[in-house]
Amino acid sequence: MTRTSRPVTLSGHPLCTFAPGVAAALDAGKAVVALESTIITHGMPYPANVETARAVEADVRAEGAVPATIAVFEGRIHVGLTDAQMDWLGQASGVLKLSRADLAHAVAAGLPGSTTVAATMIAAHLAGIAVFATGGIGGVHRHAENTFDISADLQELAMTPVTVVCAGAKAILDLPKTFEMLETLGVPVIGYGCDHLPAFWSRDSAIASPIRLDHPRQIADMLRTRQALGLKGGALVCNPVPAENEIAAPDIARLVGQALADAEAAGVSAKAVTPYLLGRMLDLTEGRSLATNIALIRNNARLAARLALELAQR
Ligand code: PSU
Ligand code: MN
Repeated sequence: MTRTSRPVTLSGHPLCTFAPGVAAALDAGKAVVALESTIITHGMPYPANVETARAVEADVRAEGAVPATIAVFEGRIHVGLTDAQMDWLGQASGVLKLSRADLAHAVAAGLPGSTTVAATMIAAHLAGIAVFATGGIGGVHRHAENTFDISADLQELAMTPVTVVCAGAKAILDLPKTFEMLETLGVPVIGYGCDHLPAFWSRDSAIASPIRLDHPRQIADMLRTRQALGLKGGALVCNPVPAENEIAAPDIARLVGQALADAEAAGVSAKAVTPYLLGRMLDLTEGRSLATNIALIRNNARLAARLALELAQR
């Protein structure tokens, strides 16, 4: 049933280039997990970014699924990257951070770009990939009532039928407003094995999980039922970071306050806000936030692979 969202041309969208292993897996109806590339270009420093991107792909493979990291090069959306492309992305400067608004521009102009959650969902759907693992989604920024800064990731979840596995929304955001907005947009938000939604670096946001499910099979059943009901759009699975890797919520709250004050003092706005805040958190935690970020995305990749396998079974 998940295959109905696939384009008729098997792994053959005219603007997509598929890595050979990804094309073969899609044509055979095997489990594939999409992965984003903004985390490589704007989310982590080199060389941890490239090492993590490779580790995440290996985690997906170890579970028995095929990873497909997505980015834009030379006028095409690449679904599955070569080693050379991954290395280049990890060190290049000036790579565009692409969302729904600018994906087509980068492709048309032949500019290199990394894909955010929103753009990766669009590309995954074009490619016929139903499951996507990331670290944390974008959301409603604090003081959005003044700045109107709300990530396009939320709108994309409402529109595009891809299930995103994350560790919650980043704690630099206004989490209650972010989850209110997802509810308004009709996006199912699943706490995986947790009564409270996770908050990226920490396991507990104190916000109740709208839906709690404890096994990938239950998530797959819910997704199939949703499709049978004709409900459009994506879903969000929130998977808490492993306990041994979490940074306690009070520590995070203090440091986020500092990072936000620094962003305001530096006059950072628009697309630069999320990368700036993540960079400040890295400094303020003296690298601990990076270790946590790596642990949580690998944890999400494993769960996404298990979900993709469940979905591929029928
Ligand atoms: N999570 C991370 N690092 C990141 C991001 C998320 O740990 O770099 C990226 C994702 O690509 C997400 C984007 O889609 O930040 C959100 O940016 P914005 O708030 O500008 O929409
Ligand atoms: Mn924004």
